[in-house]
Formats: sequence, C-alpha cells, structure tokens
Amino acid sequence: MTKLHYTRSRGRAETTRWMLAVNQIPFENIVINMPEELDALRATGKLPFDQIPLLEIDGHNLSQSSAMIRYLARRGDFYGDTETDALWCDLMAGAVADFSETGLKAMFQATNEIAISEQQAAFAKFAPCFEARLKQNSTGFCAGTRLSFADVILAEALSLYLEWIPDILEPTPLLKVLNETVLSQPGIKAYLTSDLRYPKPDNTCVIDIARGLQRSLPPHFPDPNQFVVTS
Ligand SMILES: N[C@@H](CCC(=O)N[C@@H](CS)C(=O)NCC(=O)O)C(=O)O
Repeated sequence: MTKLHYTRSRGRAETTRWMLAVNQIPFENIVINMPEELDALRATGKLPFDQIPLLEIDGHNLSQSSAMIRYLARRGDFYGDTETDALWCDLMAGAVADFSETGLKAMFQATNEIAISEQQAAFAKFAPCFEARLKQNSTGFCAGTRLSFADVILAEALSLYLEWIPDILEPTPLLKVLNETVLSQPGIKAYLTSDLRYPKPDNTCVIDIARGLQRSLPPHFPDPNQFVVTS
C-alpha cells in the first residue's frame, strides 16, 4: 500500500494526495502527531532532507512534494504529449507553487480578515495570468489538449482560496471551468468525499503541526514557543 507520511493536515502533502487521487492509487495517511514519531521516521534514513512529506510508493521513498507530483504525473501520463506541453506543465507548476503559498499560510494568520485580504491580493496577481494562459491554450487545459498535473495542482491551490472566498472565481470564467473539470475527475471526486481528505484547517491543526514539528506557533497564540525545544 502506498503510504504518505505527514502531519494531520493538508499542507505540503496535499498536492501529492490530489495526484494520487487523480491516478486512482489507493493510499494511507501515516500521521506524524508527536515529535517522537518524526524522530523515529528520521531514524529510518528515509528522509534525505530531514523533511516531510514522505511518499512510499513503488519501492521508492520520495521526498519533496514537487518531485512526488512529477513522479505521479509521469506514472499516470499527466505530463502532456509533447516537450512543449511538458514545459508548460512545469511553468504553470512553478507559478502555482508560488500562488499556493498564500493559501497555505492562511491558517496561520492572526485574523480571518488578514487571511482573506492576503489571498485576495495573491489572487489578483496570479489569476489573470492563469486565465490568460487558458485563453492562449484554448483547450480548457493549462498545457496541451488534455488534463495534466498542472491542472490538478492548480485546482488544489484554488480549493484553498475557495474555502475562504467562495465567489473568488467569478471574474475568471476559464479558471472556473478548469476547476470544475478537475473536480469532476472520478478519482478526485472520490478523494474529496473520503476520510482521507482533511477538513479546512483550524487552530487545533495549527497546534498539531507545531507540536509534531517542534516549531513555534504563530505569535498571536498564547505561549507561542511551547513546543520549541531549547537545549
Ligand atoms: N520543499 C519541501 C518542503 C517540506 C517542508 O518544509 N516540510 C516541513 C513540514 S511542512 C518539515 O519537514 N519541516 C521540518 C524540517 O524542515 O526540519 C516539500 O515541498 O516537500
């Protein structure tokens, strides 16, 4: 069984979950909840950069979410048909990674208003570029003539924004259609309604992550350094 080791959250493992889902590869979330669990995983030597997520698949121990999604793109033929398609997949994936950062950080913000205004600003910067690319390609997809991993991770990033700002896609109709195309993929549909999909992150999730990784909580939390080990 394919195993994905990460905290009890979407975070940097979520693009990999969506790529496993679109490939219809069954997988298990192995939850790192306590620092001892991360120490034990590190002791296995399976983390070349000492970081999670870790994806155990096909006899490989994969690190770095960008490598995982490309492995899964090649495995499932989601990398376009030509060199140019592959290039566009990579170009879009780079921009999507930048775009998704603001969505990933939303849960750590001091107020909902800050989380929303930062996402509105990032959307205003990136979404017109994504919309222009979809117009230029004119197939309904980011690259080539069929679904690629770029489309999947773009929809995953949009899912973060949409939870905070449900009507955010109204000014970008091509992006809205692409999002619906990805959400209608059988594997994605099944994943999003399964127990494997974690809910929108809340403060408990932020605390779980800080405890598991022994890192600081955001400054607006009481006792932000309670999980940081100083020796
Ligand atoms: N570029 C990496 C980033 C991974 C990353 O930052 N992982 C964090 C958890 S979200 C981590 O393992 N932090 C502990 C550490 O770096 O020691 C990826 O996308 O996989």
